[in-house]
Amino acid sequence: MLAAVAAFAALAGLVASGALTRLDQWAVDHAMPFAGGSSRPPRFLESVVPLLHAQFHPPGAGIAQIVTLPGQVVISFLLVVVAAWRLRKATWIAAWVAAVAVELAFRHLLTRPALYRNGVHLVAFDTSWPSGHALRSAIVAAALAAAWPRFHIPLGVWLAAVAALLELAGFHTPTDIVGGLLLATGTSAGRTMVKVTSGQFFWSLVPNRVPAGTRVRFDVTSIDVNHGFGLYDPHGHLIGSVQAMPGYHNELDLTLSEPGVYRIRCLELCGLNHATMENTFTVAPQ
Ligand SMILES: [Cu+2]
Repeated sequence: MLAAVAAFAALAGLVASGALTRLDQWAVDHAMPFAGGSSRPPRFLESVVPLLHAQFHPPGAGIAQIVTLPGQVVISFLLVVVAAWRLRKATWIAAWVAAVAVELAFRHLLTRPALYRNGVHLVAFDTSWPSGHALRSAIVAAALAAAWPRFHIPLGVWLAAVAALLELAGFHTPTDIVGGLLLATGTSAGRTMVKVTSGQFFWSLVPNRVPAGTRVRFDVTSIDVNHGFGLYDPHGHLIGSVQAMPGYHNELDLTLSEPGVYRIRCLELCGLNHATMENTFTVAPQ
């Protein structure tokens, strides 16, 4: 998550300084076969009302309008609310609000050097970083996948299609889209914190139970010596590990889709009763 925030900030600097303008200009010239229509930024109503003044020519632009519709401001918010309701977790809504606020701030503050099509300055791209559509689509996909884990793969395919069509239809440049996706990753929408405290010779996990499909962040520390936090799935496979160290909080991010009893074992020889240092973590079916 911190890496995504750092990458987002670095990309903002590169876009503003013009270091990536040649890449975006290349995409405008050669990789936007469905582009056309207006070169001005969307007006307020156009960004709020779905499909208001939408262009459906060429057909590829129409397809892009439809496929990216769940990433529209109002529709994406409603979809995130539905997922949050199903998961009983308002953090998804908070993540959407925070991410969109960051997006709007950067849209106002950051102006990229001009991009041109056939000699015409494309004003819309001056303030199009980062892509709100890519951002909101990524949050929608993550929220729906958490609420309905069996749709993980189709949602991933849809998100990839959104990213490609935003570019092909000329709605956004490649750096816009990468910026939007990084921001979505950086806000780490809806991760559930599990506080893990270890000591000779116990593991304490709060909470010790989450619903299937939860994106979990284990925040791991120790009250005495170094321990090794190792998480085993219901089949006994090690699926993640991180050091538990006194004075430090180390993080482990996992999406736990499979219901069952997960086991925690210590992976660091920590004293006489090291081998008995076990606990369980339950992933409940939805
Ligand atoms: Cu140990």
